[in-house]
Amino acid sequence: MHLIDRRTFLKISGLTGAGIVAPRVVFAADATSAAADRPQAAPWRSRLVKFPEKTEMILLTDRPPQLETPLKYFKQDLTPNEAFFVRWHLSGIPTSVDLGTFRLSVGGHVEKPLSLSVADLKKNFEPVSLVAVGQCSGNSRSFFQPRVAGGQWANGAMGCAKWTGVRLKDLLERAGVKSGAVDVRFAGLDEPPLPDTAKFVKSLDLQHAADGEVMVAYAMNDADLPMLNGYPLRLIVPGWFATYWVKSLNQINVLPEKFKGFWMDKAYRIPKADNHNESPQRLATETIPINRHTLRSIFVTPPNVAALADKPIEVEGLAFDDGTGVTKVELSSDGGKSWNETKFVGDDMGKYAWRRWKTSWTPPAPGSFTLMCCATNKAGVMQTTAPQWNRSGYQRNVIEQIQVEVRA
Ligand SMILES: Nc1nc2c(c(=O)[nH]1)N[C@H]1C(S)=C(S)[C@@H](COP(=O)(O)O)O[C@H]1N2
Ligand SMILES: [Mo]
Repeated sequence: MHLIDRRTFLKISGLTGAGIVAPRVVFAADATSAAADRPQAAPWRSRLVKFPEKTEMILLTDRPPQLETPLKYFKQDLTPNEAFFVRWHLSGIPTSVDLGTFRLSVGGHVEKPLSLSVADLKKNFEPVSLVAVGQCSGNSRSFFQPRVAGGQWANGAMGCAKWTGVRLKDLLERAGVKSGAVDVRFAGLDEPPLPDTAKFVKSLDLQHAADGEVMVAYAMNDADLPMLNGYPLRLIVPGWFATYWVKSLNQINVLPEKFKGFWMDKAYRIPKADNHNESPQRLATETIPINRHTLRSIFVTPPNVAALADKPIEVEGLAFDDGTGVTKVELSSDGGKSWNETKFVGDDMGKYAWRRWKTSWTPPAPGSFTLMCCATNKAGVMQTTAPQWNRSGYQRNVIEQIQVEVRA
């Protein structure tokens, strides 16, 4: 029943330009230059769109859909399915899936290739659940200076959800991985628009794939995955950037050699240097595939706030890392000279979830104030204000700031 509703819904509404709301902000002559300085205030960001099964989201591109989560949804522990960001690379995305014929294949360098329906997965394997942050490698890309090409995300290309499915390890064991296996590659139902475009295929090394945490999920926050977030199955790679979280997953292949392919060898790479930085004048010559999340904290309080002197304001945000564990988030109102620890709020949902934080700050006097937030984790890693740049605008995690204008 549900499936039929979904199919009909997708057919009726169509995917491109569905229900685009007229812009609420008219471009002013100087709006674009202002937007370059403050990407979060870019006029086009107020143009919200509603795609099938999703709520009103910030539109980056509509073909393929790239939809950003408005900041207000980060005031809760779990990101609702309808508000979870959307990112596809190729325009040939699935808009309906028939569970009667859909099969996930597990093949390649294995003893016994499998062909599994979603019902098989639910019935014949132990279900596991895990809360994890999915974050696009290019989340916050629009804040890089100099600006870089690619989706101009602010901080909303991420979300935190409860994923339920089966361990990839269990699937691999059932198929019987042959000795000499090296990598596992993953592909979904989406197809390239042109024969020369590379299909979206990603890989993990076998050890990682079989670590017992990597999961093939059939549920998101206890419901079916929205079509745009990978219905009916997606890979979950906890603590790793979401580029590996292959959506509408239908092919798992065990390989006896290292996987080679565009989306691993050419795209989604970061400079090999220790801090993964490079400069526009001197691009790194050696790169590696992007991998684990870096530690970061963001403000969920908007980037520009008005306040009154001596009247406390609530400031909130969230923080996460690759599963090492955030231990504290501190706030500075004096440009980083002194820091005050904030309070964690909401639930501790496990090491791959984010932790929300809150504090109250009392402006001492009228004027312009900058607030900064900084996370520390169990490994003693701390965020910094050191300049961060790479050509792809990946894994931004510098200390963030918001402005508070205080009146008497
Ligand atoms: N099949 C498929 N899976 C994919 C992608 C894709 O283009 N095709 N994009 C990846 C990238 S780069 C990201 S950031 C996440 C986005 O997941 P979401 O749309 O559920 O937020 O999906 C990943 N999985
Ligand atoms: Mo991404």
